[in-house]
Amino acid sequence: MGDVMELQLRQATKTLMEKREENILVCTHVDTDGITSRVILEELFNRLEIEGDFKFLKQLNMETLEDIPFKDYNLIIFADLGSGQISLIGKKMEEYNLWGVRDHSVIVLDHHIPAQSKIPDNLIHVNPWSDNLDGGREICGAGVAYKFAKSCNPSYTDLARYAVLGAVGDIQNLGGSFIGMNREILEDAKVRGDVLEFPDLQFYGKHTRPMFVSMRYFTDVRTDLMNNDSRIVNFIKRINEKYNLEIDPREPICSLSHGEKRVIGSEFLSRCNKYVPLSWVKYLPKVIFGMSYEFRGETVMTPLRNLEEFSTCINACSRYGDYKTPLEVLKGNRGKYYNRMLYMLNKHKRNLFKALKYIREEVEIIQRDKFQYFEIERDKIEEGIVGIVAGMSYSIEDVDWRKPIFAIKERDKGYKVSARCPKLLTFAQDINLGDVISYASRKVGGIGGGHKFACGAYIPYKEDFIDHIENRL
Ligand SMILES: [Mn+2]
Repeated sequence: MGDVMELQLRQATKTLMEKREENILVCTHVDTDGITSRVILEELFNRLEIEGDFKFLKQLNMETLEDIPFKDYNLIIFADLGSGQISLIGKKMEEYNLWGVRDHSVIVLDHHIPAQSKIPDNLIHVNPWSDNLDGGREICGAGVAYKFAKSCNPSYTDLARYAVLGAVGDIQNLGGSFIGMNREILEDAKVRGDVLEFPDLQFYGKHTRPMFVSMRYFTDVRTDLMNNDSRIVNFIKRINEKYNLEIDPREPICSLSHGEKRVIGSEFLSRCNKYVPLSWVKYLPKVIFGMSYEFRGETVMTPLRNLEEFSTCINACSRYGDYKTPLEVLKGNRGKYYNRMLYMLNKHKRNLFKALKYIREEVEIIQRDKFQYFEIERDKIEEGIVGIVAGMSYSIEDVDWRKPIFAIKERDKGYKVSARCPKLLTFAQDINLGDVISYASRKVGGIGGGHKFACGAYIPYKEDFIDHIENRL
């Protein structure tokens, strides 16, 4: 951790302790990282016997900021959001005559790139970028919340597991493993025995899908195995013969031994070699091999064991507006909440399947020089899953897997845009889609941003937007 962030954390901790008996509100984001931030802060409050009101915020902007009763609270904490809107928060405080008024403090615990602005000293901004540390890779919102909890009491390392899940949710292990502060947080969780880390294959669904299904949907490199079960089964059969193994493609990847995984991985790698430009070959291992993270306390072969799959379970609820279910499951309340989560997960999968079928059969993929895009009709595909669907669209033949893809969906006012880019492309061409979409949406009076490989925007109109994307890429 850098010096500035350390200082910010100390100030934040001191402020919480000073205001522990007063009115406190905690606002968090609604994705996996936001919900895990919330769990950490709720748990912290419980242990410190602090009462607080908690609120989920889908977005922090002028309007939602308007709804927050600043004057009613002596302390407001924002987690996994707030840095991008730090000047807006400052302006609001000024508007309510709270600028510099210590009786009404605000703490922002975030990892998004901060907007540059002068802020009052009763607004404490904790953010890794203050030390020039990459908040996109080194720590997530839940990680900052965890650091805050640990700064309140160093023994609270059992909360580290939530921060690791938050980081997986934000795909901060993009290169295959964690770096920077995420590494330290992971160490805390490992020392506690809460999280397991081990080398693995980078196929999705290691505990819940037969391995041939995991391989069927692998889209980071397009080979002749994609969407072709009989070729995959053959591929495994040949490996079995060559290495004298008895791998059953109907078993999930988690049932493979380390040696079997290595063999499948290296055979798959040489298969992929034939399908990528020569200059991309060196990045192949990074998309095929990587670390797996698992909750040791969860049962194997359930959707909660692997952190990537756990994050999908959270999305299966939160993307449709249900934040309560994942929150309760995370806190350990299973039973009806777990059942509801499984029900939502099933529905989510069916929705994705339906959406993909719609894109395959009814939507035209429009090719531009450096990217491609498609448009979604108003009543098709829920807004919350447009980004996920854009990512999955790489399993469609018409989609060029060597270019980023933009999905544009009409909404009441304007459009929602989601963009995705295959991992291999981010490594090989150093594309930053988040920058691109932020630039293009600003040009048309919209707002957008996100990660290098996954981002989104809201824009009033789409025509020039497409050109701005073209120019910037
Ligand atoms: Mn986040």
